[in-house]
Amino acid sequence: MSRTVRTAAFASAALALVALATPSQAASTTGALMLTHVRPNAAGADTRDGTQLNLNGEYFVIKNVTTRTINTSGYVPDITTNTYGRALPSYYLPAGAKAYVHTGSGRHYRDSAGAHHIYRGYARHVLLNTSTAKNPDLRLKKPGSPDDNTATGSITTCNWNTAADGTTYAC
Ligand SMILES: [Ca+2]
Ligand SMILES: [Ca+2]
Ligand SMILES: [Ca+2]
Repeated sequence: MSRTVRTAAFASAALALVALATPSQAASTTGALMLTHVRPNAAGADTRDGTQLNLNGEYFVIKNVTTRTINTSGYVPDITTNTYGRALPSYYLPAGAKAYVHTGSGRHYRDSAGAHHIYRGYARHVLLNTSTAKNPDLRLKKPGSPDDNTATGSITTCNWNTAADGTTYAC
C-alpha cells in the first residue's frame, strides 16, 4: 500500500500537524469523528530498563468533522491486534477541531495553536510499531461498539506498516 511518509522535522507536534495536512490518500469517516494521522512509534527509545518512555509521544489524531461540539466519550479505538482497548474519555471537542489522542496520562487541554490533547491513561505503549499483517491497524468506532477486531461500528480507519521512530503518518 502506498502511503505518504514524512519525517517529522518539527519539535512542535502542532507544527508537524500543519505540515502533514495534505495526505496523498485522504482520510474519511462515516461519523462525527475522523482519524487523520497517527504516530505509532514514539520518538526515541520506547523502553529503558523495563520502564516505558515517552508514552505521550505515541498518539493518533482525530478531527470533529461536524458543525457541532462532539463529546468523545465512549468512542472505541479498536486496534486490530488485541481486544483490550479503552474507550475514549469524555472531552468536548469543538466543531472542526482536531485532537491528539495520547497513549499516556495527562490533563486534557487545548494548546495555544488550537489543537486539543486527550489522554488515554495507559502505562505502556499500545500502538504497534510494526504492523504489517492487519488492514486497517486501527479503527475508531461509535460509542457502544465492541473492541472485537471487526468492522462492527467502525466509522473511520487508519493503517500503517512499519512505523519509523518519531514519524507521523496520514490516515
Ligand atoms: Ca520509538
Ligand atoms: Ca482491538
Ligand atoms: Ca508504539
